[in-house]
Amino acid sequence: MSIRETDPEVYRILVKEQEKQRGTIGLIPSENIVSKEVLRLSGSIFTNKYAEGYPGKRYYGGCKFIDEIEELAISRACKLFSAEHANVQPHSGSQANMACYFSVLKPGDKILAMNVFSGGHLTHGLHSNFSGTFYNAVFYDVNRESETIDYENVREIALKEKPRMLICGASSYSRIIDFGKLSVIAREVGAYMLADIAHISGLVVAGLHPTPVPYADFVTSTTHKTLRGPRGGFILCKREYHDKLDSSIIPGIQGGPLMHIIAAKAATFRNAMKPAFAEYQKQIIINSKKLCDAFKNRNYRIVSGGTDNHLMVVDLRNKGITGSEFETLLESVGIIANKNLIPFDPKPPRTTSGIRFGTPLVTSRGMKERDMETIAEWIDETLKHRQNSRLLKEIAKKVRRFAREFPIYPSDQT
Ligand code: DSN
Repeated sequence: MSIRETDPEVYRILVKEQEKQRGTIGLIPSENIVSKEVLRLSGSIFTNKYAEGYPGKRYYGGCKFIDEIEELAISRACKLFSAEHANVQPHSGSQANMACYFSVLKPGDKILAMNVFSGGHLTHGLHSNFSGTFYNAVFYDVNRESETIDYENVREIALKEKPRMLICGASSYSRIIDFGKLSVIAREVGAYMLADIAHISGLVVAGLHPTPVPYADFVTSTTHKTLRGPRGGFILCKREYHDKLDSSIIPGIQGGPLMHIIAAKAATFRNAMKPAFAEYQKQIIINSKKLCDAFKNRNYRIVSGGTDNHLMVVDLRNKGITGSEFETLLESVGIIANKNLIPFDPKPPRTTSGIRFGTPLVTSRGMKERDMETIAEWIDETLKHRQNSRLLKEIAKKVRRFAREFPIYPSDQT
């Protein structure tokens, strides 16, 4: 019995989403397309099982094979990142961060992180997030001229503020982060260091971005961005935090782990050990640099002047359009991106002066350098002809035809 017959209402929406994904170009840097294996495991019978606790120490019976799969995921994560301990239970990157804070901080403790306006994440202390409510958050920004992290400035702020934890990692920062330098600062002021590598974990695995694992007390990540796994999170930490961290997840902030997702995480970690994964990560960066150059050649200003990784933030102030307007306009032709603050943005987060583009998803679909040039041209044409509905319709048709040439799952021709 298929979903089409059992629940036609859900089926119709599923098909609409499938058609949308097939016929659009996805440039949101935090999105990707999982392998069929990950898709299958995410919908597997592991979802039927309750398993609060950890392997060998569950609060439920019948966990023999659940223990096996979680142990496999943990050992693969440790091997992949050369980490001393891994917790693969966080349902998301946000919960991964929360568990680290809960394991060593007390409410009211001071945390120092990159401002969300400079590319930081909301769980790094934003006032409206739990992290900004529970903790006393202070921030560093990127340098106004270079729009990159000014490590001396971070040090000055750290010396003045004396945070209990230094948080690094970002959601919209296109340059290499020097985790070694940040760890020296953290040590100097006696702070714990947490590196959130959600965006770049795939690049880290491939050796295309320096790893924070030797330096940071805690490393958090999602599994669904450059790592190309299921939607979820995980934490790596030094052996000394093992017990505190594990009990921050359960009973601290979560109940039953999502065992189907943990199975898919295990498959993701194995896949990331393969040479083909490193090649894929290389192509992500090649595509990103190409897309960035194509924008620059069309007079778009890129925050910090370029990219070293999978994403870029484009400053739209010389183009007479806001980030939110451009996001909507691009969606109308089948190009999916998201508005983004630029450093020191005069506009609020729901409007923004910038837009963020990234290449993990299109690279998963097999797009290469020449395709980046084509995409940049359509983006530019869309902006130039935004009042011309006939031309926009033509671009939309071309985008749809082009996207469908790169099937999401080639074996199904989907
Ligand atoms: N929401 C994610 C992103 O889009 O970057 C970060 O968690």
